[in-house]
Amino acid sequence: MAEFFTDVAPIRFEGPDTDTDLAFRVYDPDRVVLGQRMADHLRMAVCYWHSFHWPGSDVFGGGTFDRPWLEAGRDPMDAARMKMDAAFEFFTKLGVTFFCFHDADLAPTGDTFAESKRNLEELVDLAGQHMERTGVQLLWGTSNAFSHPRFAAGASTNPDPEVFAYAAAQVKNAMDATHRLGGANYVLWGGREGYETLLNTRMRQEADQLARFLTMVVEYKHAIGFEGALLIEPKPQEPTKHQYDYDCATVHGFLERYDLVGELLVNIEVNHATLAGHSFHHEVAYAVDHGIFGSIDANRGDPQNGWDTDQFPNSVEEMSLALYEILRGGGFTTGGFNFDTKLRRQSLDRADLFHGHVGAMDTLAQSLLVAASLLEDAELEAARDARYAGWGEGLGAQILDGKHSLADLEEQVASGGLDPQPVSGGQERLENLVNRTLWRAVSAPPDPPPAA
Ligand code: XUL
Ligand code: CO
Repeated sequence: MAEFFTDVAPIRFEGPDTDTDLAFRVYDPDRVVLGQRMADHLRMAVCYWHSFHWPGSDVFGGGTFDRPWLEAGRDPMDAARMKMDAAFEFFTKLGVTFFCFHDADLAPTGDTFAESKRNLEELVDLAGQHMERTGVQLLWGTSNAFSHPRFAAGASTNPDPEVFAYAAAQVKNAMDATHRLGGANYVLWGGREGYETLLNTRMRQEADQLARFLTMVVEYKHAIGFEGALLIEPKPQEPTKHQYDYDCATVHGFLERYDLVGELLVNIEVNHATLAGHSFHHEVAYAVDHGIFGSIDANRGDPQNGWDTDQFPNSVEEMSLALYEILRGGGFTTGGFNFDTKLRRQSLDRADLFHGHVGAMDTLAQSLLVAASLLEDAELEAARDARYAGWGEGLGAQILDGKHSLADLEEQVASGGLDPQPVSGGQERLENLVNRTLWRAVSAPPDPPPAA
């Protein structure tokens, strides 16, 4: 098997004081945090599409990256096998637990549906062999039902029922592929499930179509005995002007409306959360609190740009707050952190792909230490508990139990029996508490293990 990343040795944990550029300073897979290995807490994955299938193009220019398998003139199946060799070499040298793929980045699209299906089956077999050889696992698979021109007006929400049928056929095969490779989840990102103009759109009709499609996906999951979770990935817009799976709350309402709660969870992407005008922390807290949390696409946007830049996550503060909510909720079950991340177009060296991922993995490891520390200190939780204490007993509990009416409460207030006084929300104290933990963990991670 030809090696592609010949200049890079397997990445090792060397501790915070190492001088080695490409080494983990914090991520030590076997280090135990809150009773669990770091690797098992974080369940990190590399994505196939941006890292191996994207040539570094943007809307103003073509590919810039050195990716021999993407060169014109190669036999598409030979190129796909070469890409897979490079991908598994990368996963192994990085020491990542999982990967994720779309059907279209794993296998070339054929001239007919049958040829595409054969290509996918052959590449899935090969991926299975690589997985067995390396121990790398599949976090999730998905289907690209947004790039081909037939999906320009949507996949399941297309005004043409034949496009709905085509998308259904494609998703069925991608679910089979994911199942065959033992995927922990199957993801549905509604790339063009939205509209460009309301002038030609029936929103209610399209919502009914989307719900019908998701119901068929749920039925098929049960029919084939796939035990992973089905995940919807919210995004407010891009490429469409408006996407129906706008954010976690919108998806939640949709699931409630179509009786799909419990069958589908969410895959929350950081840059999608910020595009929706939320913080990542908000989206994670919403999903955990409402029982729809599934998995994360870890990346970040650029505060100056209003689009999906998919940069590598590098903010310990942003990730710590999200991880705090995830740990509070009991941690991941089937989900994990998938790096849905793109190199910058000028990052031309083969080693740049390692720099992006190593930094992101250390960022998450450090964030895990901060989140664990916040949880162990229990001060944040104690402040929240104290703030809502009134609802656990007496009047609060009675109100929630439906024991009072408006008239009844008016009588209590009018008779002078109730005279509530404002109390401090204590926001600055809580922000300082988070910062103190961040600074403590940054300057001295607890129990640094010896260098390997
Ligand atoms: C697009 C995006 C996708 C999904 C999978 O913004 O995030 O890569 O994660 O289709
Ligand atoms: Co994503």
